[in-house]
Amino acid sequence: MTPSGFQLYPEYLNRKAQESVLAELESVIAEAPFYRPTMPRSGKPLSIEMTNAGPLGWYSDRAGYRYVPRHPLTGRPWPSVPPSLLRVWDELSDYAAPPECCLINRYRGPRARLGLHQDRDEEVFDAPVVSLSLGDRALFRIGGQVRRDPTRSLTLSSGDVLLLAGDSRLCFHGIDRTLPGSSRLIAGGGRINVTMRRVTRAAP
Ligand code: MD3
Ligand code: FE
Repeated sequence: MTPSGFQLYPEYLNRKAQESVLAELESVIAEAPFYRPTMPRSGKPLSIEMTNAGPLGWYSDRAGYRYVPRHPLTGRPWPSVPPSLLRVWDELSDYAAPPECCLINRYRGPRARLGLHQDRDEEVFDAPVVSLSLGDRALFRIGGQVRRDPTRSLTLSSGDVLLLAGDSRLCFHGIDRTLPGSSRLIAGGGRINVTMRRVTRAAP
């Protein structure tokens, strides 16, 4: 059962467009380096690294998950969301305000994964989430709004965009694993996923 509002756009960005996004992301990463978040309470490090662009960045440490306006290590505000990504948001989101958070996840090596979870740290869920995959392919799993609901798996490839609107916005989802060596987009290999979201209610 595919939840309503879930839409996959295979190779929404061609190779050249993927390279432009990646180049813009390199500048973001130079200003806001990747860090490895830790799990609330346990303090266990995640297997993926993260950074953000936009007014608010998603962050996790022993104290919990939250959105913060500054990079946890540099103390600087997050860089702006790259124009090429804002364009994708404008084309697909059907939402009147720009994204506030562009979360950048980096998967490297055969063990990088993201367990089944819901994205519910935002104040509002009326806006969709727009996600872009770059680099190595990944096995993505999506279920329903209850953890025990059945799940289905699909492969996400470089340039694919996922739109999570409506009922799918609160579905459980995760990345079981990536397929190292399946793409040559990123020098040194690996996978980068960017998700754009609203965190607060847009001014009327
Ligand atoms: C379905 N990222 O950052 S992207 C995340 O590939 C996250 O790094 C994964 O889950 C990644 O929170 C999956 C696809 C995705 C993103 C957000 C969703 C699917 C979603 C929100 C609700 C439902
Ligand atoms: Fe998520």
